[in-house]
Amino acid sequence: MEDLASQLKQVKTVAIAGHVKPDGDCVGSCLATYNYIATWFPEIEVDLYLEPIPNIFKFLKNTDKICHGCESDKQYDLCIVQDCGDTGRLGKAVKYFDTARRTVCIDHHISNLSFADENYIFPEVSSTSELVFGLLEEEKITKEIAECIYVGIVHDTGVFQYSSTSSKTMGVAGILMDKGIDFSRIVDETYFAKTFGQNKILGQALLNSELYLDGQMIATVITRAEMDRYQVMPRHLEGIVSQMRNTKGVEAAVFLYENEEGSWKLSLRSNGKVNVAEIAVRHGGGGHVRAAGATMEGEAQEVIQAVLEEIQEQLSAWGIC
Ligand SMILES: [Mn+2]
Repeated sequence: MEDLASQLKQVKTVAIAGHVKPDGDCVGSCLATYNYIATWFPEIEVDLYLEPIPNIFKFLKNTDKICHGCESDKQYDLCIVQDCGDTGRLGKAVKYFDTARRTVCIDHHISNLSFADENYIFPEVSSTSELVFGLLEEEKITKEIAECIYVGIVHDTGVFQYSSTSSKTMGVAGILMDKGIDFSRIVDETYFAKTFGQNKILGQALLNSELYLDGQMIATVITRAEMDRYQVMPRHLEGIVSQMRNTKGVEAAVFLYENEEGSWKLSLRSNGKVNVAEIAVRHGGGGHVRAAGATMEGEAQEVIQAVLEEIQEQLSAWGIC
């Protein structure tokens, strides 16, 4: 696939869909494609299907046009799925993929098995948004389209920090800046901004934290009562475990918070030596080598002790514990 325009020839109707619980890259990349088609191919009927999106992304153009329900049984000439590693993650929008005359997938998940008719999959690339950039003619990237792509890249690279960030990524970001986007505001308001309650609970989590294994493991617990006190929901606890992982000398960070049912949601981060995916999988969860999670039952201290033993076992293989 050389560009998106070549995929749109003789096409009258297009459906775009991304993964469930859409994040910055999913929202940004899907809206970039939507706005590109809506702006430059007005004769094409285009619909974007996504679950409700976080409020921070609502400044992007045409977020009010996103279809959250999938009531119609419309059959599309083309269905483009983005930032989605398998059809199971499309949620209700999967029916548009299943019934479309032709399908295209644009993605960077390593687990993607090329399930569409046409696949544009590059696992080493920072984000689906960076891939979408490569499929559009540069002169047709308006300021509004540039904002969408920039949001996606910023969120999937942790603001150009993760190892998936390449010199190419930075080059793309530079071109987007030249389109006149307010790049510092986008980063501040969609990535770093936290509510007062979110900052308070981050502070509480850090105050509650303890070091174990000669300072190589850090762990903390947030109870339901604490979440109620600061009026935060589980989704507001994002970022706490990464902050813990930044502690000097720490190899692994363990964050527990209480679910409604009284069980514990376990969040794990590693600085490289510990494979936290292995630990999470053993407890019925999953994730990546450096970032993983699971749900566990029992007393908080029992959960921490169980995880501690597994981290210790891995560190001893390195001869440092
Ligand atoms: Mn992504």
